[in-house]
Amino acid sequence: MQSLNNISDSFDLLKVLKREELLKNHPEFWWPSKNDFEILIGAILTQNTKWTNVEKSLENLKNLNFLSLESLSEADLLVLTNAITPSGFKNQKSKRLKLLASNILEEFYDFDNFCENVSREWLLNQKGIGQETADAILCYACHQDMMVVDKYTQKLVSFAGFEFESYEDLQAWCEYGINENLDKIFELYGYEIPLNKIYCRFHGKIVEFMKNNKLK
Ligand code: 39A
Repeated sequence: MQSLNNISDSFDLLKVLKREELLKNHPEFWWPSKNDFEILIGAILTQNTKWTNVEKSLENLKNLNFLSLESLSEADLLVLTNAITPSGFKNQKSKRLKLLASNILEEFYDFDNFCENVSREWLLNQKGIGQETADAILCYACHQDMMVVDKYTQKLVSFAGFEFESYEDLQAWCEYGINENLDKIFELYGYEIPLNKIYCRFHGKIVEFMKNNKLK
């Protein structure tokens, strides 16, 4: 039976993780949310903190009706800062969220248009958005075919014997094994699962696997 010690590509890794049924009690696309805009906010808030802290901040934002581009861009900075206190770096993150909301409105007019037309480059030019956050927004909020890789992915793939010099190289390895084996993945799932959904679930499985500390 295949295990983490003898995988040759990311398709093998997906198969090993799929066997574990890690997403049984999770949403279809793994990232929990009421809507895609909440995912965008969550992708910023989750930087350098635990997801449980992000959930508390999101609840506060929901209670203040700040979960829209318009309300967020017009939010009182002090009120916004207090609302996101649970997820840390509150002063930095509140300014960045407000600025991002304004920039999206200015450039794309509304959130649907943003999701359809935003590029990775545009996101990377925004204050406080690095590669992982940009890809989380593209993959989970905008449903684009982009796989997120993070410290969990790096650690797991390294444990399996693969080392990469950059974020892009690790991401390319993850995507390549999936893209080259789509027919087999459709067989595994029993239907033609969209590429974005495969990437979402693959990354979600990696996070859940690592959170459960299954390497030990
Ligand atoms: N680090 C994380 C997460 N851990 C997460 N979930 C658990 C559900 N999400 C959605 C994003 N980042």
